Amino acid sequence: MNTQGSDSYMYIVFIIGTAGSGKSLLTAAFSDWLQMANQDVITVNLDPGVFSMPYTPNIDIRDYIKIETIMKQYGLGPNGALIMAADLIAEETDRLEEEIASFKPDFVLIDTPGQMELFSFRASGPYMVAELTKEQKALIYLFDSVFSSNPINYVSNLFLSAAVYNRFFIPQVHILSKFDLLPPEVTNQIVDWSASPKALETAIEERLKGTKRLLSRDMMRIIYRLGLRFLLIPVSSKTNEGLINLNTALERIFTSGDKYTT
Ligand SMILES: Nc1nc2c(ncn2[C@@H]2O[C@H](COP(=O)(O)OP(=O)(O)O)[C@@H](O)[C@H]2O)c(=O)[nH]1
Ligand SMILES: [Mg+2]
Repeated sequence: MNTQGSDSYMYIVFIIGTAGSGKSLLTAAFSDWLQMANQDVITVNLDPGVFSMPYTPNIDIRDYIKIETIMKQYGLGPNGALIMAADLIAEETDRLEEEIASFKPDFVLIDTPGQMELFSFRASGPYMVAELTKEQKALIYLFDSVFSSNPINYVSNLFLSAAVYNRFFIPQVHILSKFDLLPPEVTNQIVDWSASPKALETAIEERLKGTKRLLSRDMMRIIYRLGLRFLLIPVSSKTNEGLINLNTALERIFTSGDKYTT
């Protein structure tokens, strides 16, 4: 139980991953799940370019920033407008903070732009993550399971998640998204890689050749030498499997293991 009383805390969770890794569907599924656990949760869409989404956000950046207007006003195509829109997000930080506060939520799930580099590797995303309220924050990074099922892609994703950590410096939970699409033995294997550098190194030795093998092995060793760990939690936003484990991991970050759900 949270001992501070129900309205004296707020947890902010940013959801980040490569395009199509399942950020928006996770926002939908996890907010439903948290609601069932009696959490006062709100969702925020920070993707100015999204057309249709699997949930109705409580707060929507598209109400402030319109891609069509930017295209017309600055004579940009859709890609240029998306980049500009991502940069403009930073200027909306105060407004978003006020809007979030008006809901007095316990839990805020923030769905970020489809293309993760627009949020993670430009200035506006880290600015917003640092400046948006002084409440506790964490980040969920999604490893797309279909993409991550061979060692070379898995190692690339390790590097991306390390780069994301290096940008935001807030506690990070790693999930293997869409694991319902993989046979159970493949899921177990990827989770093994995430838990044991030895298992990953064996897979690299067995399944990669030549330069790819050498490069992947050196890359993974660098990650481990840095002391970064990326234990993956398999989650499916289609079946809701794994959401309870995701919740436990966040609880551990926010309350050092105490339950915030009732
Ligand atoms: N089978 C399955 N499909 C998923 C899951 N999560 C997302 N998807 C699908 O993957 C596609 C991209 O998901 P989306 O949430 O839009 O990704 P985003 O670009 O990261 O926001 C959509 O077609 C989703 O329906 C999942 O857990 N299981
Ligand atoms: Mg999305």
